[in-house]
Amino acid sequence: MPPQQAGYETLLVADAAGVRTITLNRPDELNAIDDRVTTELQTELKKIARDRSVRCLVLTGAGRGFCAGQDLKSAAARGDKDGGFDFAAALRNRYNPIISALWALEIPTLAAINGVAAGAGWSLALACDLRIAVKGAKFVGAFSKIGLVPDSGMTWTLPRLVGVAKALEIAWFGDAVTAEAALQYGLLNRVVEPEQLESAAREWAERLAKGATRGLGLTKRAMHAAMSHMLEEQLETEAQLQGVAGRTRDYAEGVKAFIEKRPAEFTGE
Ligand code: T3D
Repeated sequence: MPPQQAGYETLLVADAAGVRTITLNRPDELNAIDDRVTTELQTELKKIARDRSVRCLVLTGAGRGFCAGQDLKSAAARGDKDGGFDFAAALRNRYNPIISALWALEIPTLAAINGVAAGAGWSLALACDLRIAVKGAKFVGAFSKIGLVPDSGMTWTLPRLVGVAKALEIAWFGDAVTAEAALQYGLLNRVVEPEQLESAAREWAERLAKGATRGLGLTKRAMHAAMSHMLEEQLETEAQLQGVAGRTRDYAEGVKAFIEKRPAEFTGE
């Protein structure tokens, strides 16, 4: 594992070969999300958005879980279930900025799902661009079991990936979805043996980090825009974004490398 940066209580952060890895680090609680986690994730995602040396982000969890969603023990301790807690404000101020920040990052993001993902923990994985999970990982909506609505973007991402009927089945029944089923539904890109997760995630992340980062980021922007566009609007979006990509150094390098019959050396500029 690459050297970790200091400074967070609940996250481990490491850089290698243009890839920043954030590890949720509360393994005894299956990396459940408390106020420190939301604060630290927001801080780290802002840093990444400003740091051009980061060309791919990997999000993973320490221990046997990826993330069990909201920390129900700290929620119970502060009396959330007694009606005095402002859930709407908590989502607006704590969870939503994380989902928006992940979505807006113009670099590839990859969830390396090392175990169970539940509630907002699953939403976090769904807010990443690509997902690799270990065999034996499971996905639990969890919200219906405690009387809540799926949040942190899950009602947006899930129906887009699996269709409304399957999304409602998953959300209402709250039954665990196995990694194999999630792969079949299109919720995962790959399922690997547990001991292969780190290398599989690293291989994809390093390949992406060596890519033409601006072009990859603009591709992400175009695909997201397409979700709410008619064809004519999307054709115009592609024209505008290609106008930007076509002025990058990486485009010039890509064409030059093709002519010279050698692999392109992209810098992300
Ligand atoms: O505005 C707001 O703040 C609302 C936002 C809401 C967003 C949400 O995420 S709501 C959904 C919250 N999450 C859940 O309801 C999931 C609760 N956990 C579970 O259902 C199960 O633990 C799992 C399916 C995730 C895993 O099951 P299993 O059998 O593999 O593990 P376990 O034995 O249940 O849990 C292991 C430990 O982790 C255990 O601690 P212990 O007893 O060994 O000391 C358990 O209490 C702890 N843990 C698991 N989930 C949470 C948790 N601790 C705090 N918060 C949790 N969410």
